[in-house]
Amino acid sequence: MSPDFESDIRFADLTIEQSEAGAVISFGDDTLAVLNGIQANQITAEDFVEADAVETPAEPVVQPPSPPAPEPPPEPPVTPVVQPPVTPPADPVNETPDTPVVVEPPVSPAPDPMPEPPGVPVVQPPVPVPPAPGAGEPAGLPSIVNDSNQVLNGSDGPDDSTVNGSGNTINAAGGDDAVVANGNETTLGGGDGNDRLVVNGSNSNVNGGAGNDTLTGNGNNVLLNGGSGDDLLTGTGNLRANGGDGADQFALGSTTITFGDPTGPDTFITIEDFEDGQDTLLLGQTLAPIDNSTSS
Ligand SMILES: [Ca+2]
Ligand SMILES: [Ca+2]
Repeated sequence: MSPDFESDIRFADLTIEQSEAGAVISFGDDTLAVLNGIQANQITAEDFVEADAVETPAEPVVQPPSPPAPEPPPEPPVTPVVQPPVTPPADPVNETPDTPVVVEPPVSPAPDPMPEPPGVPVVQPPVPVPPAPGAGEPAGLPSIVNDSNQVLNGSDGPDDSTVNGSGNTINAAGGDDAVVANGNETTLGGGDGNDRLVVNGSNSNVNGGAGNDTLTGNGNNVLLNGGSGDDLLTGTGNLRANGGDGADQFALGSTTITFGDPTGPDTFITIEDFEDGQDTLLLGQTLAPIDNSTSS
């Protein structure tokens, strides 16, 4: 029994075969996925999730009324932590050397200055005032970066940034970040938080880190590491995907993914750590593009 999905991909459209590396799932000429270490006969319809089922909130599950839980034992009183008194630092001693008293000689009145001949007034160039460190420079990633071969560090808060350039290492750090990196040889890390990370470029790494991240790689030789949390890994091109801990989803069906060039390369994705029964293959997913143009 193969249920049909409401998207443009149906389970019956998929071809599942066995290879030495694992199960091979193909969808037309667009997508070829290899699930390392998974036997083809392990793959069932239950391993697939239709995209609409993910994007639509599930019906709330009505729990039967459960008997009241026994009263928990009262918490022991918390012993307040006594802070040791803080000794104020001693006042610095102002060692001012005694200034010898200089007796000023009486000042004779200066002669009247000659009137200045009219001329071109000398204009002093304004002395530039260096900005105070950190002033006016928001912490974290700028909304637009047009540099290559940089190490760019985000803040602990949300960073929304588009980075145009190759060879960059981008650490978005904490917070729920949305970063699009357009360039080859990019290493993009989301750090903690639920991040949305896109690399449009080859020979690149995308690391979600902790949190429920959405990782997209469009290019060849792109490695996606979801890290801990329930991550969604997708993209076009030649990809390797590691979901890491958590219940991860691997989106198949490049023709429905709007990132990057819709006429771009066919997708060959190697899923290196598919956990049957926990991870799922997502069909018909369409991700809204990240728009950083309105971010402040
Ligand atoms: Ca983050
Ligand atoms: Ca993650």
